Amino acid sequence: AKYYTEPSRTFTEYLLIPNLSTKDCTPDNVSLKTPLVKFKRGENPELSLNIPFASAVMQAVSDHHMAVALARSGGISFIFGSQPIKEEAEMVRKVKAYKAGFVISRSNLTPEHTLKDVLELKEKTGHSTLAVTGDGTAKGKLLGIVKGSDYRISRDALDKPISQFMTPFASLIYGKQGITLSEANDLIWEHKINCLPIVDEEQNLEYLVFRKDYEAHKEYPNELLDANKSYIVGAGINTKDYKERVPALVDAGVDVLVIDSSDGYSEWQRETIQYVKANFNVKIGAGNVVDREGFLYLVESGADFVKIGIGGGSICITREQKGIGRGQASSLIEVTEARDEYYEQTGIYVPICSDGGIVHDYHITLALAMGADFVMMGRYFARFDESPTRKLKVNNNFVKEFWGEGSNRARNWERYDSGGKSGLLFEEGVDSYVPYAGSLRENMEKTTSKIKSTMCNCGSKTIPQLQREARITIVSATSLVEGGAHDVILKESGLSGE
Ligand code: MZP
Repeated sequence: AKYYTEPSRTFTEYLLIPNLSTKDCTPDNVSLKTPLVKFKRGENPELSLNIPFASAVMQAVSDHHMAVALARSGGISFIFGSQPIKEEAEMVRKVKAYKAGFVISRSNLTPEHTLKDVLELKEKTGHSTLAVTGDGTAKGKLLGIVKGSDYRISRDALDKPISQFMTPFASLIYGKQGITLSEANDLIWEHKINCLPIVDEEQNLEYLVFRKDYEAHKEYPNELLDANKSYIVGAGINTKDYKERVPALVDAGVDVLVIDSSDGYSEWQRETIQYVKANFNVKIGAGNVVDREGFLYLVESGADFVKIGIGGGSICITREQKGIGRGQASSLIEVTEARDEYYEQTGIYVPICSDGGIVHDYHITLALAMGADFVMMGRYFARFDESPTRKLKVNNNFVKEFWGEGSNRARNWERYDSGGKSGLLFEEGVDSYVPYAGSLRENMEKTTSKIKSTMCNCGSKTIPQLQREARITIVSATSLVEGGAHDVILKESGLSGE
């Protein structure tokens, strides 16, 4: 056997040392833009992210709701592949059908309000598009209005109540109790609802009011919406049914695929990448690997990005069950070195995704500093309203359910398959709860501002600069203690000293 003499290490064992912060290096000037897929020196990647965040290919994390919410914030979701092909493709389709700029705002609008009231509200909020929920009491009446059409109305229509523009189906949505914007979008999609398009020529404003009468309004087909920019979405595939799954996902409009496996250093992955490259014009990432050999194998097989990490996921028990894996930081450090050498030799830059094991926000900054171009997270996103799982109250605290793809609950045997009998013979993941944390937007704002602030400490205004210039130190077990509050009596814990 070959022995690695250095222990494998994880994020908590490292800290960043500040560099000189120049006066122009303020959080507002920091860009978190990052490549998603490989590109040649001097060229731009065909797909990039505005923030370095991807949500995990997991049942408990990435459905179409999460994908829309995250894409709206500038990141990407990879829709979980452990579901029937048709259902996964349908989720992709829903994301692609959802149009950028669709926002929700609370107001006191009722069907009796006039169109003019709606326009005024729109002006006031500055939104190019509006979806208005009821009376602000979360009763959830909803009127959908989106941008873009060519139907003209006369000025006096502005004084008519909105109810006059609503078909029975629009009223049906309007009357739904507790409906969320995402659910409304589902309904609109399911029932192929077209919209009543309205243009106010004088104000040069364009709106569509949702309506059901799809057949009668063929002249306003959905591509009117499909013509606008749609959100980017990814999807997980496996090395078993890819010949059926990939065509369906491509047909649904997926932007990028990822082969989802706990161990990606395999001939099956090479075959899958080569099949996709030979037959489709779609990007494909591969993984997971934890060393230079695995990384280069996938890159030479044609992968557009490579995912790093085995056994570090919060719900993962692969290391305990099978004894394979590596500390996430050590994996990243080695793979980054291989990636940079490859770039030097070939002029091709292959983005690295650090997958799993992010516990604190600063771990994300460390992962980027160590060479990752973006991180994939499960636990982080599972805590939000937008994740597909149930919110429950346990011991007086709100939690959300979160289970691993290798748990009996998900039974994603394709992710763990190493040949032989199909099916999950033993578990590699657990079923758990995570503390409920609220909305994705609020949490992401906090996290990204921490990352930007740390980058300023390190004197870096971009992720590539951070990767080049960061100074990173290992911390000893004793200095780890020093890093938290210590030698004080915390007020919340009382004075008993217990
Ligand atoms: P985390 O962000 O929750 O720490 O880790 C999420 C990652 O754990 C996923 O992206 C995936 O790579 C991995 N994962 C998902 N299910 C399992 C499992 O059941 C797992 N073992 O390890």
